[in-house]
Amino acid sequence: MAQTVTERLIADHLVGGEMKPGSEIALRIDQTLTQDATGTLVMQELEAMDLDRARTEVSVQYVDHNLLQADEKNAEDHEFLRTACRRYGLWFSKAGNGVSHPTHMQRFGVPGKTMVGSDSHTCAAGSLGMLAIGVGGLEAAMAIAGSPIYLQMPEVWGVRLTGELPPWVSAKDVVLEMLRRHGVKGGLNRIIEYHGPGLESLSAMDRHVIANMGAELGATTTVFPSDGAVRDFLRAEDRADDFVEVVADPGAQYDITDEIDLSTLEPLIAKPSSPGNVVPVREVAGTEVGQVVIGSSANPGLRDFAVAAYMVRGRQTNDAVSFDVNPSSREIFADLTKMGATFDLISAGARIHQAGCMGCIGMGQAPAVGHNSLRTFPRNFPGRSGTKEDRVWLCSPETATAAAMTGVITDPRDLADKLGLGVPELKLPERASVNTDMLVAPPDPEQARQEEIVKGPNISALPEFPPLPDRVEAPVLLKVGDNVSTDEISPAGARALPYRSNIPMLAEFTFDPIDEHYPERAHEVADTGHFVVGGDNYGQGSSREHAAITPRHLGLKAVIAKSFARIHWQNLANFGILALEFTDPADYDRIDDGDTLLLDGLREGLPGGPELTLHNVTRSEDYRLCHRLSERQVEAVLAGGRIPLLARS
Ligand code: MIC
Repeated sequence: MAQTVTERLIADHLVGGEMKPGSEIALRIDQTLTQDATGTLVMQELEAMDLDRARTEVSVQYVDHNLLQADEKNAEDHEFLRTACRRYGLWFSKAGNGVSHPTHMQRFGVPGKTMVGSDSHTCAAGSLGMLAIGVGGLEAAMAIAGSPIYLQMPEVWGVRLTGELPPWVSAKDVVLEMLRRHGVKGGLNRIIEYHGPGLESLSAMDRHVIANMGAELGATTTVFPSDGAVRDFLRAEDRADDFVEVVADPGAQYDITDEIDLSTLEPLIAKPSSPGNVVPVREVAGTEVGQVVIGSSANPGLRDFAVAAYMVRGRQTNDAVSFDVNPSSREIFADLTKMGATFDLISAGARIHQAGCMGCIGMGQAPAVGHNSLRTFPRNFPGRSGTKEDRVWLCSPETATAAAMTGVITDPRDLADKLGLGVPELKLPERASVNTDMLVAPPDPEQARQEEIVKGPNISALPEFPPLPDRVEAPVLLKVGDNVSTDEISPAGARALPYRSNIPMLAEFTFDPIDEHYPERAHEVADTGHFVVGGDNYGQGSSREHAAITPRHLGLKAVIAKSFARIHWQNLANFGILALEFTDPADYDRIDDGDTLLLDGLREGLPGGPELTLHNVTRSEDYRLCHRLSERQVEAVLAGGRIPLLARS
């Protein structure tokens, strides 16, 4: 049967299950990617598994998220990661070498391979014809240890691209168009596969931009074919030998189909505070702007910075705007510098930062309250920037730079009239400034066994959770609405992120952007534990398993929601929290904050089938709930999570 690229990648790595949408499949994993903010737990999980050496073809640990080093914690985490990489046989990408996703694409990504990463934007590697999936840290640790990953076989959503992007419209506008059409839940249980003649004009890095923000659509991942554009990219990176063609068979059929004529697109922008709030830039033109930031894994390519440099060459940015540039990798920074683009940016007033994620997760660059910040980032969830009442917008580098110069949101197509600025003509180098010196290879196995892992005092032990009780009678401590992100459950940012390796400390920030008294109230009911009630798409966004571990540490027993985002749902199961869905979503309205709920007979009920009854003690009512847990997951939840289960075996 004719196969899509997705089906070919899955079939080549299938080690269990059937490729029928909805059924559980197991996939062999070739590569893993971890980053510092999630990686410290991954390393502790490898320790708990007593792993001798990574069993993947390539596993790379990046340091890109937490680079502020406001005190010793950050540096100590990096040293822990460096030494753990030496012990377990992982590559280590030093702080300053770059954001994991573009750096991985430049140095390690190989068409046709599978990868999981403890970062939701791992899907960006789909730009090279890889099947790359963002997962929680424990899944990544299991993959490093050689286990397959388990997931529900998604539907394949074929998006046919035709035409060519008009001037001033770029790859970011393509994925913003997808978000405009389908919203932040549009990709749930789907893999997006782009195909069609429109691909010809999109470089591998343009495809990275589109694949990266497939995470914002809630998709399992995004896949592009590996074709001439990938060949050119790998050649420019001195890796021509890694090229493998991976294309769909003629006549391959998609489960769902969609089409975008690139030539009809216009500059788009996501308004505060969701990547799904997309409107044409023209609709909001004239809005005052206080900050513009260019960078992140969502617009990481050389052209994304070069276009900004071209636009500001010989001009000054607006007095009221802070224009920040976060190069995405050291290699790209080097190329920008050789091209003279860094000079153009600095001369125009840009603040150039080190290569890393920086303000994308609120590590610095927090905007002023009430001031609009335009960013080329992937996410603008409330408070993620580090400012509680922030106003963050997401757009292309062209739209962002236009605002940096005019001080107001400006459709870049109007710059000819406003500033006499012509359409950018970029001359990019054919060969990248390849420099692998900040990538530290693992020592040989003999040497690795002698390595000592260095752990600073901020690295707490992995928490130990007891088995799930048979009966939970406890209050609802928090009721939230739709699309609550993991940024709201366990915030990142300069205050909280330094505690990613210290669960008791990090727990005190749980739900801080929504209700800063949640930890206090959770401590008060520590004896019974508690419930959280959620709307649709609960836990969208990042892969951080901390958003399961910290509420669990505070006594969370179950989340009852209308529906869950994929990665968070899996993280809840991994750490022994019940993720239950209302059979009738209208029952959501029947539960109030403070109600006492009862789940009884769990130890027999859970393995017995997907249905459970929830009793509302306060109102004397029953509701039907269902869980979507596999047998393996039920076993883990009953044991208190996958770590106690692993310890037992
Ligand atoms: C994000 O973009 O939300 C993050 C920060 O990269 C997260 C990972 C984390 O929370 O450490 C992600 O995408 O998974």
